[in-house]
Order: sequence, then structure tokens, then C-alpha cells
Amino acid sequence: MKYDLQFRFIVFVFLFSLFIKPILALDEQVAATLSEENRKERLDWWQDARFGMFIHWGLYAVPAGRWKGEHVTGEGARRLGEWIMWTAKIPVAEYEPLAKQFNPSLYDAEQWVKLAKQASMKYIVITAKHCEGFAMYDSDVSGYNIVDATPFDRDPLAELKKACDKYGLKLGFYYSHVWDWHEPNARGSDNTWDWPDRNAKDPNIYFEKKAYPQVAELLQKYDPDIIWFDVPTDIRREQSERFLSIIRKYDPACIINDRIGNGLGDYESPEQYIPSVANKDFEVCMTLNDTWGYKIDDVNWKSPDTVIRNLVDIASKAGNYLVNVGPTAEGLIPPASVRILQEVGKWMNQYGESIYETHANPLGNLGEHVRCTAKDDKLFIHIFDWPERDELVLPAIQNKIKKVYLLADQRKKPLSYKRIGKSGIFIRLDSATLPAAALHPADTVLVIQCEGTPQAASQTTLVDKTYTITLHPAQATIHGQKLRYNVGTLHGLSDRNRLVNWTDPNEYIGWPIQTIRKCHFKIEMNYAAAKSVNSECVIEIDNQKLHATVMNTGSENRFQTFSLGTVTLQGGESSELLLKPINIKKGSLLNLRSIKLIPIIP
Ligand code: JFZ
Repeated sequence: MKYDLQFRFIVFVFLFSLFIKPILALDEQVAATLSEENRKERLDWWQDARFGMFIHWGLYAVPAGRWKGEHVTGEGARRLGEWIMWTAKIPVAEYEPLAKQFNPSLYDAEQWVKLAKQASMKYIVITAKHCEGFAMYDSDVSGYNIVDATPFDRDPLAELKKACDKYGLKLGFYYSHVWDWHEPNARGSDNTWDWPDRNAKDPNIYFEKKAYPQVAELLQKYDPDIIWFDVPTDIRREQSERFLSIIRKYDPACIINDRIGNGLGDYESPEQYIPSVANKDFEVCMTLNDTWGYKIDDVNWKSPDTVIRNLVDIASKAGNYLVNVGPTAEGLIPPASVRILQEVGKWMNQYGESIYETHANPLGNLGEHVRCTAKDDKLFIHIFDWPERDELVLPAIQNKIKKVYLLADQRKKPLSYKRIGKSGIFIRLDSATLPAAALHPADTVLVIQCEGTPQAASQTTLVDKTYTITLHPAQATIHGQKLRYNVGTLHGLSDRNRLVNWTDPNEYIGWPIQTIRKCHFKIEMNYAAAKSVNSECVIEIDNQKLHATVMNTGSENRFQTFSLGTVTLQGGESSELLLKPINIKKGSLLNLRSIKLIPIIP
């Protein structure tokens, strides 16, 4: 009996290694593409590009946010135009006929690509299939597509690909690989109004019948540079691996975002927010109003200055910015979107050198009103808000400075600067004498040209009376074993990075800081807390203590700002600002978003 069992076990192991394991395991060649070297090589052009256009276009542009005369909206995703089928629970039988009305006769791919170029965008990502299930290209897999099901009878993605090739832009496709409200077997945020029994749904049927073959045909037909998957809920590792294998079968260089699921993507995709600190390749996707798909009633447009500052803030963290347009059912990009992108393009024409092919800020925390990008021997200092009394104070750099000038000053007139000890650089920006053409209300860019690659003299945050400093938990020194900073996945809808396990009152955090002159500051703390209400903590710096009782903000993801009082910092000092618990009633002390030091100008 014993030998019989041993024999059976040996046979099982042999068969498993021959047949089962290879099916389950990723093909070696595909697995090799997951190496850091391969990933970096794929992302090379993408990292230099920094700025792209997102396009959400589908049948949802026909209702455009209204259904049976009502404006369809609500909290969160319910306000999105492309979610109208889900929000209004529109049966497939009523939604499908929208295709008969969809005839975007004004669509002009070259016009869209020229707008992207005018805005100085380097790539486009367009919805090939969103959660509505409708393919915006000539699909052989499903007849529910723009060529077969509408009077339009053209392939807009083929035309867009041709225009991108003509004008030198890269092209990517958004594909909702898990969520599909047109399919009875798709899971995730699924169609429960036509098919209420979730247990009857077998996602593998949907994957095998539609999602896998459609991703394959997108690669075969259009050779995209990016596949941009949507939120990967309800997808197992082997299913993510299957999508990866399909893409890699046709193109090892095709970039894939993290929403393929199960850690198989090339970069992270924070949505509608800019991470406070980033330590991976990321791309922030953002709407210009509040919806991705076109909505008649959504006119809450961002200003061009906001888009410019977002682009700079993201580039200062070495991220990309994917800005969305939602074309109408006629095939037009809304005029408001066009105007915003044209204004951004004007700024980029003057200052694009400070964005493209740049690296992250090497100087550490510069406060709220200044950002920094770097390239070769130059630091690009982005001045969002003009400093008090024309005094720009920056952390010291190790390098010898060759010249300081305004990037947009054709004459590159040298500006005066002086070092302040080992801690800072003082640059006088005499606004009365600077060329007005070299200044921009959203962001004036200063160049500090150095000998060699610029390096910060210290990673200690410089604090000065000319600007507000925001201290982030990601940059804090943690004094303790259990307390840690948890880096969540960034493809969520909110920044999941946070301090966790702050349950030991003896554990605390601190930020090394330095000053160059005496300053008075108001201290504010922004945090979320619910379980730990009435716990007590204290901010300590230079023998000064500001006590705080933890207040209930409603949940551990709902943030509020609290003023803690004021402190005085002496000049020429190095110290550490500490946040310490006094007692922790329950759970983790608090979900800290930031501590602000706001100068009090006497
Ligand atoms: C997703 C899509 O659902 C959305 O329509 C858009 O395409 C965006 C770029 O990606 O965004 C989400 C994902 C999840 C939720 C809401 C929007 N959600 O879970 O509420």
C-alpha cells in the first residue's frame, strides 16, 4: 500500500511539472519582461514625455449625462458621464439602441492630435472599450462596435493611430478588462440590473469570449504603445498574467499600467489626485471638469493655471500627467477643454525645457509655493507664488553655481544670489527690474546653472519666514518598531499611503529641520481620526510644546485641519520637529496627512 502511494505521488509531481505548472506559470520570456531593466527600457520615452492626453469617448457621449430628461449624477462615480448606464441602471436593451444614434460626423482625428501637440502633449490614451462594453474600433470579436453597430461606419481608432504616426505622438488604448455592463458574466462593478444573480456569473466566460480576444486584436490591428487597463477588482493573478502574455506575445515594449492587476504593471495610476510623495513611476490621470465622459451639465472647468501647476508638481516628483478630454457624440472636443489646453500649450512653449526629460526635485522639501525639476547641470525653480519682499530662499546646494537667470528671459540676465552659511541660498528677485515677458502668473521658472549635476547640501528641510512648509509623513523619521509608513497601491481614488500601527505611545515621528534666521510659525495639523478620539499628542520643537487632543473627523479617511498654536525658531539652528503621543485611547493614533509651518510675519 505504502509503495503504491509513493508511486502515485511521484506520477502526480511528474505530470504537474509537465502539464499543469507551465499552464499556471508565466512563460519564461514573458516573465523576463517583468524585470526592472526591461521595465525601465519600456518606460524610457514615457518618462521623458511627462504629459499626455486622455480621451474618454463612447456611446455615453450620446446621453451626455442625461437620461429620460433627468441629469444623472450623484456621489463619487455616479457623477461620471461614462458611468450613466450604471448610475441610471439602464438595461442593455435600452442602452444598445444608442449605437443607432451615434454618428460622430465631425470627428477629425488630425484635429485632435494637433490639439494634443499644441498643448505640448507627447502621447494619447483613448478608450477602446469602457465599462459600457462598446468597442470604439472595428472589432472582429464583438459586433457591439462603432463600425458594425452605428451609422458612422469608420474606425476612429485606426484614424487616430494614423494621425498620431503622422504627427509623432505615441498612442495607447484604455481597456476595461474586468468591468463590462454589457456582458452577463463580467464581474467587478457589474450589471446587476439585467443580471442580478452574481453567483451565476463566470468571469472566465467573459474573459475568454471577449476581453482576452479583444486585447489581442487591439495589439494585432493597431500596435499600441500603451495598454491602459481599468480598475482591477475581481481579477486573479493567472487572469492578469493571461492579459500580460497576450500583450507580450505581440509587443514586449508595450507599456502596461498597474491596473492590469496583481502587481504586473509598469507604473502606478493615481486618479484625480497628486501623491504627496512618490517613490515609483506614476502617472496622474485627471479630468478638466468633473467627468471623464462628456456631460452637457458639467461646466466645472479647471483653470489653465491649475493644470500648469499640477503638471509642474507632478513633474517635480518625476511623474506623468494624463489630462482628459471627453468628446461629444458629434466628435468634437468641448471648446472649454480646447481653450484650457491651448493656454497650457503657450506656457509649455516657453517653459517646456523645465518639464520634458527632467528628473525629480533633488533639493527636498521646498514649501508650498515653489517646486523644482532638474536636468543635466540645471535646476529649474518653479515659482508659483511670488515670495515676500522679492526674497527667494532655497536650501543650499553642494555645487558651485555658474549662473542664475529666468528661463524665459531671452537675454538670460544673471540674477544676484548669495549663500547663507551652509544652509541656504538667497536669490533677489527684484520684480521691478525683471522682464515682464519672463514672468508667468501660474509659474515663473528660474534656472540655477551649476557645475555638474546639482546635489542638495543637506536633506534637512530648510524652514524660513518667506514661505509655508508642509511636512509629510512619508518624509518623517520614524522612531519605533511597530509604527510604519504604509505605501498603498496608487491606482485607487485616494492616496492610501499613510502611517499605520501607531499604537505604542512611546513611538513617534520627527522631521529634521534647519533655519537661517529667527522665525515665528503657526502650526497646523491635517489628519483623519475616528477610533482614537480623545487620545493626546504633542508637537515638540526647540523646547516648545504644543499639545493636541485627537478629534473625531468622522472616519480615518476624512481629513480636517486643526491649529495647534505658534512656535518661535531661532536662526542658524538645526533641530527636529517631533510629533509624539501622550496617550492612545484606541487603535492607531491618527492618519496624518501633513503638518504645516505657516510663517507669522510680525
Ligand atoms: C475608473 C473608471 O471607472 C472611470 O470611468 C474612468 O475611466 C477612470 C479613469 O478610471 O475610475 C474609477 C474607478 C473606480 C471607481 C470610480 C472611478 N469607484 O470604485 O468608485
